[in-house]
Amino acid sequence: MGDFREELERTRKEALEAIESAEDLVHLEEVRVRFLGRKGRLPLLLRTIRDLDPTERPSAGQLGNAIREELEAALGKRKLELEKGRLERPSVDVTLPGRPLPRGSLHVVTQTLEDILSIFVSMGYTVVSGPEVELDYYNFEALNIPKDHPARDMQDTFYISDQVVLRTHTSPVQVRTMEKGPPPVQIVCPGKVYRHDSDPTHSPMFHQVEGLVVDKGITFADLKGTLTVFVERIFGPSTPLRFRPSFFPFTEPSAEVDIQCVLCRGSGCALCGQSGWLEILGSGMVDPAVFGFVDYDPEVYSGFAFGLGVERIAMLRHGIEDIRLFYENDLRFLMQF
Ligand code: 2U9
Repeated sequence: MGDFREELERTRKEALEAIESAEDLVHLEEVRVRFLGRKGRLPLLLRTIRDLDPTERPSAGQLGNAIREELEAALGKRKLELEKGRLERPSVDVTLPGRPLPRGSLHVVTQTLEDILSIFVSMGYTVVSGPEVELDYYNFEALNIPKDHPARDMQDTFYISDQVVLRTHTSPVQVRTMEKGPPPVQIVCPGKVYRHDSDPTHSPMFHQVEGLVVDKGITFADLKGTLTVFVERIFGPSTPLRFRPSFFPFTEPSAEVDIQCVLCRGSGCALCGQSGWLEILGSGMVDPAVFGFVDYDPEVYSGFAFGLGVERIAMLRHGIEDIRLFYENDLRFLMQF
């Protein structure tokens, strides 16, 4: 019995010391398990009561239980102290500098698109958007594109159904805008367009910006002046350019705009097909037949329109040789811009 009491007292003292010196809740839990856990020192010791003389067992049991309660109370008290301390002393150093996050940037096509739009917005244009899934009527019919035109072929256009297509240009947005109200109209229409085409310079989806100006007295001189300002602002003030006669079903007369080759500066190379010139946009005076579809009187109003591919402008500005790089999400490419 003497040995038992001595051992009980030693366990009590050591447990109280360990509880008092536990510095956090994890340590305190370790102490609890070590002394009071199922295989802890106190339960193991209490199990030896059965080896004592039967007359001594009741008082030994009482003493053991009293010590268990004392230790549980000490554990509870220490736990409260540690929890309170944790609230008062935050475990993070809030004065440390934050971990820097790598800064993202706009996609090079978005940057180019924003540059293009801001030039036209500065000249008084309004930006208008419209649906990418379009009726044949708006994509072809109202733009004076005849039934047998190659652009209407299933080989070139993605058909959703007989009368519904993925728009092949953003021109339908201009038609819808004119339908909504009378001139003056001065708009640019950016967005995704879809053509059944895929090679290093053509993608089945690409971005266009088209523009339309309609009012009384608009002439080819307005077209030339506007597009000259645009080219000088997007490619630099002394970029040589030329207007070359062309044909589109929705404009008459029509002109394509070329800039001097950015690679060979006009002497001829593979990029410009030895011509010294690069085509960068199409344009023309709106065909009176188009005005007929939207109830604008072609005797009173005239207008000009233009269209350009955003990826093509980005490729020429940055020397990018394959259009597919824009859509591969390779950070080694994207982070250069
Ligand atoms: C309306 C009337 C006329 C828009 C025009 C072009 C010429 C043109 C191409 C440039 C490169 C398409 O992305 S591209 O392949 N566009 O050449 N677009 S005139 O003419 C319009 C538009 C709307 C109502």
